[in-house]
Amino acid sequence: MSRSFIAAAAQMGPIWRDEPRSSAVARMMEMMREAHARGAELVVFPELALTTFFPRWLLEGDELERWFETEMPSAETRPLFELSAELGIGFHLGYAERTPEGRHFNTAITVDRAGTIIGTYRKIHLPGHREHEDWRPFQHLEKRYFEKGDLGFPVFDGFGGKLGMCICNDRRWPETWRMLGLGGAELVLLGYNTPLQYPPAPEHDHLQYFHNELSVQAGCYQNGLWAIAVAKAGREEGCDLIGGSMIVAPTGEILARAAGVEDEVITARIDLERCSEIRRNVFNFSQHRQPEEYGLLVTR
Ligand code: ING
Repeated sequence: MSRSFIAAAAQMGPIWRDEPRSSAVARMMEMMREAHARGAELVVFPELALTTFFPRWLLEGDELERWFETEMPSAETRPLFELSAELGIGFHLGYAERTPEGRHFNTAITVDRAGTIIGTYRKIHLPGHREHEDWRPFQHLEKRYFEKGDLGFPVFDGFGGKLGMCICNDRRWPETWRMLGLGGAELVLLGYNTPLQYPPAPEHDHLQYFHNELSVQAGCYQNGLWAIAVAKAGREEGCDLIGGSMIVAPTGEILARAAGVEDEVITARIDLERCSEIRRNVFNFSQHRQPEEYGLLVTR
């Protein structure tokens, strides 16, 4: 039996510092319509998709709080939820969350084809630094602005299978993918904002696209699952962000890849049954995995 459907990645170009959320939402709605026109039942948007990547600046007070959503859906995002239900296409959205208790997370949700939130994830691997560092051409203050996610790596039902999520830097850590694989995920949805320049190691700048693909392809193959990885791309407020959005099969094959660094929809047919080609064989966890040998993996 095939559990197959068409899925889309909706890569976004830059979002300007003074670009209202309604503008980003309008761009996402246009891409949601395009994805639907191509037969997609799910469309994935990037990390922090409603605003510019504000952790590149040292901000305080209202200048910082203005970037966070205090409700979801909010007035600005409700049109996206309504279009989702109208067209019968689910979506994944990354945004900055401020909880009623005043806690701050880098968050992502998955919404089903009826426009209902079926999964929430809060970013666990927060890259960058806490204090302003003068030597950097731009800051990366996620450790200052966000708490570590407190929801673990949830796996939830959706689109005929088991879904999981991660966010940006999470994709570089094999533990992320193994936790989702052990949780039974068959499809992982993720967004990213990845600068072309990595100031601590400029000699790696030319490898950013390679490391993006390496991380996601390895995660898929080594856990026998699909992934849809979606960039916020282009020169955003003077900072070059990579594109390279892609849809990757459990074999590690890239079935679709974005070509540019602007708003761009790519699609591929996802067959969740194909996970078993890997999960029943080379990465059959119950037959081959040796957890009693891996104690170091969960120590400091
Ligand atoms: N961005 C980057 C990412 O992990 C980074 C930060 C870039 C870390 C390059 C290491 C190397 O893709 C976010 N938002 O995590």
